Amino acid sequence: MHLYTQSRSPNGQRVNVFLKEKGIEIPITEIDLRGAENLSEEYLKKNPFGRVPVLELDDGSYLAESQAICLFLERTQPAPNLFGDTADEQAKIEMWARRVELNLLIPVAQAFRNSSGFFKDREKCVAEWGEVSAEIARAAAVLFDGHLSMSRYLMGDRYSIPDMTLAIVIGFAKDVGQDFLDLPNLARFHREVTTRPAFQS
Ligand SMILES: N[C@@H](CCC(=O)N[C@@H](CS)C(=O)NCC(=O)O)C(=O)O
Repeated sequence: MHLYTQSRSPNGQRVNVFLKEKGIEIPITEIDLRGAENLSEEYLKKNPFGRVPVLELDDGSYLAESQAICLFLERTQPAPNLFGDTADEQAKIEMWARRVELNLLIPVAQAFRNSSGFFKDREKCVAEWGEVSAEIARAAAVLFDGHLSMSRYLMGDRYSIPDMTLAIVIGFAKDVGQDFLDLPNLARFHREVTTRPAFQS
């Protein structure tokens, strides 16, 4: 296996932290996003959508999408279990994974991209959409905060993959000026999750 990624990007962090949770070490090539290496002809052969991360499998095929890469790693090395055991647990973990990704990660990324113009050399940036996305993200953060007022992790006391994603998104959001750490339960959750060994560099 070989990972092509940008380790500081939120989706890059998702796979890097997951690999550490599993204790799996694989060679990594850092892709220069600012320099648009992810849009080069060579990289687009690995992922025509031009995004990181991408995992090259041992048969030479390529797997993109952070959640799909983590699922592959989970099946390759089942312990510790981060995707759930029973049908009920697996489906609820999937529910939280989709909630985090669709309701928080994507709006945070849209707010960042459209407000900062970080990728204005390659996409149309609409400042107003950036503002609306920030509002959508904030509303979702409040919902997560409410849930975490009653629950240690998203799935009660059971740590699972969407917890990892949520903590990474909260950290990224803070770095790009969308601070949700004034929400006390999200702040407590973020502190607890990011002290896990897998989060240390
Ligand atoms: N849904 C994809 C999203 C991947 C993604 O958007 N990656 C960002 C970094 S966090 C990227 O490659 N951005 C480069 C660009 O947009 O040009 C996943 O989960 O892997």
